[in-house]
Amino acid sequence: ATSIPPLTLIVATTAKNGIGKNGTLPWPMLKKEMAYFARITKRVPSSAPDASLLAETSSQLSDSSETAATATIQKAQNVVVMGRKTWESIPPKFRPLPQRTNVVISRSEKLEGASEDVIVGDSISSALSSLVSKVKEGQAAPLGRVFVIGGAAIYKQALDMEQAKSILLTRVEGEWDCDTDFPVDVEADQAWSRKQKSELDGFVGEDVEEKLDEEVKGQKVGYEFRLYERV
Ligand code: FOL
Repeated sequence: ATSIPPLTLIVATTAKNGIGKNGTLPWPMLKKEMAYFARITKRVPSSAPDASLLAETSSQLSDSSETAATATIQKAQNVVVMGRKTWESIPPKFRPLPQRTNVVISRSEKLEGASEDVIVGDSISSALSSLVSKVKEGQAAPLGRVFVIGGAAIYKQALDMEQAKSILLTRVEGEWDCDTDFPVDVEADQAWSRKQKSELDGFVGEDVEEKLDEEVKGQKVGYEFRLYERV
């Protein structure tokens, strides 16, 4: 039995799969795109198929809270899994990302700006298994969805796991200079198929405005919200 829950990758890429430049995003801050990222990674699904996962972790929690002397955490939260460089790329005032359980993959225990509620592990599977232990002890919030938020090395680790079933991908238009690429071309790779808007809406729990544009630094930048699933 794999105790690793389904993983959803969330990423914004150019048409050529660029995701980063010099430790940051290739494009200037797209406010509504970043707001989508924050909203979707915070929203805990209330319906199937995730409900069973939630029910399971909640009952485990109430079992242990009957005997525990200390207060336990009851409300489910989604998890954001990221690499150490992505952690460092998040502005200190926004990290740990609020209302989500932050998991950072790093070989070093020391992490700049990390508090005790940030879970550090040396691989996705070991970090998630230590998170599951903490949930059972009432020392971490029950699991909602698990999002992998990058960067390239961590996306690659996740894509090599069968639990990586969905990719929420924002396709950003224009030619942006990049030094880091998303490790799979979802349009070329037959293992991934793009889903319809209705499935995207159902997955994220809102009516998604698929195509948007924002004016940044005097230029219009268009982008499109997409969902891909493993075939
Ligand atoms: N996925 C998508 N769709 N867009 C992204 O920009 C993105 N970025 C990352 C991973 N997946 C993504 C990694 N980089 C923040 C900063 C960088 C970052 C991820 C998140 C961040 O500060 N987020 C805050 C919102 C800040 C704001 O509203 O300005 C958060 O609360 O999520």
